[in-house]
Amino acid sequence: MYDLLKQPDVEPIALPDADLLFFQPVELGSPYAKLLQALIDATDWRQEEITVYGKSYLQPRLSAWHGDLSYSYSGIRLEPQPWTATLLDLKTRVEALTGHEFNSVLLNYYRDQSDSMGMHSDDERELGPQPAIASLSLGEERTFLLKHKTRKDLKTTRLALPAGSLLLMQGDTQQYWRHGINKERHPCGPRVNLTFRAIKHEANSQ
Ligand SMILES: O=C(O)CCC(=O)C(=O)O
Ligand SMILES: [Mn+2]
Repeated sequence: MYDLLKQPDVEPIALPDADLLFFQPVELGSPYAKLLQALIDATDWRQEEITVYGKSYLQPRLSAWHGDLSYSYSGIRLEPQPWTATLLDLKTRVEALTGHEFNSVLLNYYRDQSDSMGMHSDDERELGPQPAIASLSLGEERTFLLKHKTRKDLKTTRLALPAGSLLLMQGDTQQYWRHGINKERHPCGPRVNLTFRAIKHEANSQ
């Protein structure tokens, strides 16, 4: 079997009820800054309106969904845009590193320090139980927050996600933990995060 931990740049993040592996720095075939700009320029970014507890909000960031299948969360349904050569190349690299296969990617574009993502779990039915989600970061380093859903004794964990880092969330992580990205007070340049996911075909056709 492919032994992930033999690779020099893989570090487990030890948290109870979670399975997290942090890869850094990841070889992406071109300089991170160049890739960041290419993704910003070539992506058809949307600002989605989501409904939470019956109220509508514009998400505080831009996003794009690429892949083979649609995806629903927070009251919105994202119809996929086709794979591009760049995204397919990144998917292949991320699959080789993590040993998982993916069929979709959600791109999030944090334009500056005011963009954020609220605390959530990626636990939609389409992802199946114990989903593997690989999160690749480019651009400005931002802080990834992890908070256990029920263990009040555990403090929020903060993980810096610099350009060229890859965080693999798998096992029970989504069941027991929420994660998110806060706004920052200091000025931040643009950041693009790509979360590679495997959407289950059966759930999608219902
Ligand atoms: O931007 C990040 O690092 C987190 C992205 C995320 O949690 C998501 O796309 O579900
Ligand atoms: Mn997430």
